[in-house]
Amino acid sequence: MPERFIKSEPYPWPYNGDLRPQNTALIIIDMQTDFCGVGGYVDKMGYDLSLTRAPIEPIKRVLAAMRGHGYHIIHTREGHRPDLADLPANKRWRSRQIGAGIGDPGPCGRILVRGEPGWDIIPELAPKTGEPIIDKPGKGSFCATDLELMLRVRGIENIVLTGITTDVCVHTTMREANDRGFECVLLEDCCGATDKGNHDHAIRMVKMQGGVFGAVARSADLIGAI
Ligand code: C5J
Repeated sequence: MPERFIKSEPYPWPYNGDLRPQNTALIIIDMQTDFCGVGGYVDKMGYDLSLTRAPIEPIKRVLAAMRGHGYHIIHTREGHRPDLADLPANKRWRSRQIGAGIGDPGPCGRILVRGEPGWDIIPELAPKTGEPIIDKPGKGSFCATDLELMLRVRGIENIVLTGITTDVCVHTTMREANDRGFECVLLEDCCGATDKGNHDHAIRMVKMQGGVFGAVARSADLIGAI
């Protein structure tokens, strides 16, 4: 098999050039109305939705390309059970401090509660039948989920990370995956944060120490390489 790399920083990704549909997954993190839609959790907190909506179009292009070439596609959703049995009291308390109480009613239904309109993935990036959806109660996609088992069963070694927010759920997931030995790349134009500075710093952190959590690339470079 010839080696294949994506132009990325601080090294061409993946490190060993073994980039194939069979061993590589695109993970799209939390592209839910609650994080990028009018009336959702992020909107209720008063943040600028244009920042978390910016990655929608670039992710659409990457999703189409990777689907078209038969790569594994995995979606995640952050949210809690309707009885809130999996919602830590401190997480609820903090969300209420900023006026967007998790579990409380809002314009898109109960905030960050599974099954509510605001919790669903936006129609532009709707999962296709057969694409796994990981429902997670926390920020990281590996905590209290079956994601790692699913990746191992499928023989996935490389992970392409996209979604929102860069500095919270995307970063936490990248760190968790990196510690488990997965080779990760974050597509910087396919992520967004509630603060532009936090997005930029989160990208910079990945590139330290020779790529402490993996590498950073742009969507066009990934699409060009596959
Ligand atoms: C946050 C997320 N920011 N999906 N969740 O609370 O990043």
